Amino acid sequence: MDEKLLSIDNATNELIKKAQTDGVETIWDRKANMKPCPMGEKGICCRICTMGPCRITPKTPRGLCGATADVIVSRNFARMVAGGAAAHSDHGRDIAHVLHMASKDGNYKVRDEAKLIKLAKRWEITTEGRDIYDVAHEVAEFALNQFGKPFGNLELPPSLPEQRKKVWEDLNIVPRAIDREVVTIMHSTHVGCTADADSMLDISTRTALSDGWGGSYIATELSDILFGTPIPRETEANLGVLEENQVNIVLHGHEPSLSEMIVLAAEDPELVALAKEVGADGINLAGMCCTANEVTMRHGVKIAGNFAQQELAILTGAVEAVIVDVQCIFPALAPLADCYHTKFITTSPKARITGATHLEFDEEKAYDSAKSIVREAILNFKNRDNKKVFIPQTKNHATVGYSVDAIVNQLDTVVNSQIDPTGTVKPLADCITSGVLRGAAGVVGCNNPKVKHDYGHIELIKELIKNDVIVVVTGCSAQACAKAGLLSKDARRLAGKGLATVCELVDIPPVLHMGSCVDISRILELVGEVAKYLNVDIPQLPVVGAAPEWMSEKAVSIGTYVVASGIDTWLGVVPPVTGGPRVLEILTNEMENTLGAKFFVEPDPVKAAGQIIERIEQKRKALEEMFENKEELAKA
Ligand code: NFS
Repeated sequence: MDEKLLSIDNATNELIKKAQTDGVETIWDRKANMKPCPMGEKGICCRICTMGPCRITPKTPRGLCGATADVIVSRNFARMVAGGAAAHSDHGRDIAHVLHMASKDGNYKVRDEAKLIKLAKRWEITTEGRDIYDVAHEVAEFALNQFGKPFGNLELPPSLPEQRKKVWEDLNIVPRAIDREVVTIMHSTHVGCTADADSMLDISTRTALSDGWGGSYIATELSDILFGTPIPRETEANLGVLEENQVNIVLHGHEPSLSEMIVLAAEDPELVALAKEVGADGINLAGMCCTANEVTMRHGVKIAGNFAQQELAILTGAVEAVIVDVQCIFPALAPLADCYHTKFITTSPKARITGATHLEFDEEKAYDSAKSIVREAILNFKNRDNKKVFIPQTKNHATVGYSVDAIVNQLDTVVNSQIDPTGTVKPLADCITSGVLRGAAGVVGCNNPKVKHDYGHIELIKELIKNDVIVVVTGCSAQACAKAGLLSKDARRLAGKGLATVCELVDIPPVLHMGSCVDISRILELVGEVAKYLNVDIPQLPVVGAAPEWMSEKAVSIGTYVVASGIDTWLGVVPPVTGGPRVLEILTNEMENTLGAKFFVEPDPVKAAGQIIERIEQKRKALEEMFENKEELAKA
């Protein structure tokens, strides 16, 4: 591989070249010119009050208020967790509001009644003899109350093993209301509050848990109820999915409430006819970032690319509109879109961007609102300048949409030769305990120009599957895999013997697409159910997490709740905590004593894979010994 290339992905490299020819800049140009602040990199710059900003150096070991490096680092870390938890959870809240407005004749409907009823029963909401929408509205209200309930703790899902809950209780980190946890961080990090790294990290952990087992979990469950629980589907990925003769619309952002309506609107006969009228063959939707995951796993909408590729979509010159809602959207898209004919359309009052066309999405009139947005895109087709068009021919085939239900069903079909609606995780647990699969890894997260684009994800995952570790992916890692062909069933040939055999029998790829980043709750559910089935706590399972190219605050919250859930987590990008020795010690060492898992930082994905496999084998050994002892005890 050419070391000078910025990505392992052809389409990306070709379009970076086109950017140079076209004289426009991309994230990689800005990265080349940017000198990251060495203080910020270590987390030792404090901007919490205006006496500073204070920077910790050997000469100035304390801020003006006396805050030490550890205090500053831990507060900065906590605020990242709060930012991430807020973003994920507010997404969950929005979906709950949409469920609350769902109606039989409205734009939003209940698509998975069984899941709704199951959730209603869990929350002790009467279901018998009631209209399904009455139940839905009460479920939505119950969910909304999890954000601000004044007393008590968060309603935790049944997939959480009792042993894990006990660990949190003993550490006093069981999350309370979701908003309350975020606010607690903002309060505790205010000047003159928490000045103790240990306590600050406990507060951070509790907040992160309110995201993973709360806000994100709610986002996933309610999205499934509203838009359907994903089932395996075929799709294609990379910028080669854009079509020369069609109106290309890129859907970018996060919340399916917008993208689902755009998918419907793009099929509206009136709009399809309009597309023909303007000279196009049709309307081609392609997803980007987590919205791509949402719509591909429910509709098979093709994937244009992941986080680092958002500018490149515009650079093809073939995109009529990039429609965004919230999160992970480059402000750079606005000036870039001006260099091409692309309309950059913002839709959320939470994420307005200077220079964009703002067409606010009105959920009350969702379908009409979506139609007028799509119409804008179609009418822009005539402005396309064919001289500027270059669509790379790179794309790959992928199977996506492995919700927990889909995984359980798929395994059941093999074991019981038919789908059992009450299916359990037994077959999966058996594959792991027998050693056919050595373990499982959840590889998630973003792109970060500190890492060669997609290299961190793909190298790590290839090593893992080669060693019989089954991999589940979400977020931009999932798209990296889709583009690299790892989500195709053919990728079995890259797997070790055990994993390849399981894939063959079950008819799955070695890397399973489980959705967007809020859908990491699906991974929690799966792992929790397997632990419960084996009657162990999560840290005892040969299971790990990894975020090889992470960059966002959401990823900090995710990493923290994954570790607090008892899953060791490998980071490929160094977090801004190295300036706080105590913080570093807790995160990469002591958390193992309290929570049963910790963070590992390893920028080299091949080395990280080696460490992961070693760790998995240690866990296997301990698990096997435990089961042997249990058997002996049972015999005695
Ligand atoms: Ni996740 Fe989704 Fe991608 Fe990173 Fe952004 S899209 S929520 S934060 S960049 S994986």
